[in-house]
Amino acid sequence: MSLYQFEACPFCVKVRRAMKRQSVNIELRDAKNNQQHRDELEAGGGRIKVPCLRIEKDGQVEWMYESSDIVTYLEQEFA
Ligand SMILES: N[C@@H](CCC(=O)N[C@@H](CS)C(=O)NCC(=O)O)C(=O)O
Repeated sequence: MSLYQFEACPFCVKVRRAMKRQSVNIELRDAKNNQQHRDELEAGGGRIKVPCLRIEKDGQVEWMYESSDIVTYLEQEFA
């Protein structure tokens, strides 16, 4: 899993706090300053909007937008 995010985005802060609460270590990818990560997000997820969680499971890739959906997902997966 990896989280495409901006450092100063409040919705990203919310997700990073949830990760900390759940003690989940997810690679953070800066989609503001890193052009490669920006391109990956746009190509894979469909738009530059953060936070976006890239989930790879059984060879399938899912791009999850919306901070509340991501927090709920993390709570379900790592409760
Ligand atoms: N409802 C979204 C809001 C996310 C959002 O507005 N993120 C801003 C950065 S703080 C963004 O990516 N804006 C670009 C856009 O919406 O196209 C969430 O909770 O994740």
